[in-house]
Amino acid sequence: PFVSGQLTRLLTDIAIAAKIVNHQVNRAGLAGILGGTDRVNVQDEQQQKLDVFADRTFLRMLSAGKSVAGIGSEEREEFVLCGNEGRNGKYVVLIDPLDGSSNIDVNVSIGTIFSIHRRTTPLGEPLVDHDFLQPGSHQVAAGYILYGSSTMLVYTTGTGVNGFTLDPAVGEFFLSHPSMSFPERGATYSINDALLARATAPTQTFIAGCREASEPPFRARYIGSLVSDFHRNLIHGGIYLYPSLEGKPEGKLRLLYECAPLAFIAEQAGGLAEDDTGRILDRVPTNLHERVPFYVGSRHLMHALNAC
Ligand code: AHM
Ligand code: MG
Repeated sequence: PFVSGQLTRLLTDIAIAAKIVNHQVNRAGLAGILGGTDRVNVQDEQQQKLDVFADRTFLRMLSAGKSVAGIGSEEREEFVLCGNEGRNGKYVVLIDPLDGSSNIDVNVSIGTIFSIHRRTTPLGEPLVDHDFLQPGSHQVAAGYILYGSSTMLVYTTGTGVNGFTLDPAVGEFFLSHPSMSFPERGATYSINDALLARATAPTQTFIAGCREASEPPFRARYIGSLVSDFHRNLIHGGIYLYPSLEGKPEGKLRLLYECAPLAFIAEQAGGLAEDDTGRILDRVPTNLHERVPFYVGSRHLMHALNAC
């Protein structure tokens, strides 16, 4: 009932921005844009030059179109209102323009994660915080771009998950992974092992169980790039954990532009995504940069974690 072509246009703009960022990521070592800037973002993390480039590229592309009213980015402290105080566009976008920053300088896969909501205030009125702070279950679309050995765009609009691979010769994304879903079985777990001693008891018990299991034997895989770790687990079957930690009960990952969009994709692909108390998609955010513990992956592994 809402179809007007604006969402299609918005997704096309994201794909174009992704191609521009992909071009820079691929030649980063040559273009003198590796390394950090002298700025820190709102999380007190040093911004990388490519972080800043990706942030500007997505923001310019999204605000130039007519469909986006406002944008929340990991790299910006406040929400950004598009033309006329956000009165015009139908959609709000939350984005992590370049996730896995610590992997940029070492030529390891990184990604972009995005989440799209319909605005809650009527068209023609200025945007307010509430337009941005919606639970993940209200998402209209969500996706990620993986700048890996090939570049992929994976997204859902709530009717399954499809993956598209960029053909660099043609400069276009082609449908390569239709109807993606977690395989029935899968035995990969992904966690930053160095944090395990500070994790809660269920996480420790679950990981101990994975290590002891022999049928099937588990593999530990952790790239430290959320998009890559999630994507591998989606294809092979597996579970990713960034748990609540002693002294840091909220974990590390951000609800609005990291966990909620991946949770939407995970559920659409037959998996589950939770924090310590329940479904990620049910959480009502209170601020743009809110953090949550994050457990996501194959259904049978999520059930096993919940039984610990
Ligand atoms: P970033 O947004 O600063 O790049 O941080 C998010 C990244 C994720 O991609 C990754 O899963 C996680 O941080 C790794 O954190 P850690 O180094 O603590 O294991
Ligand atoms: Mg991030």
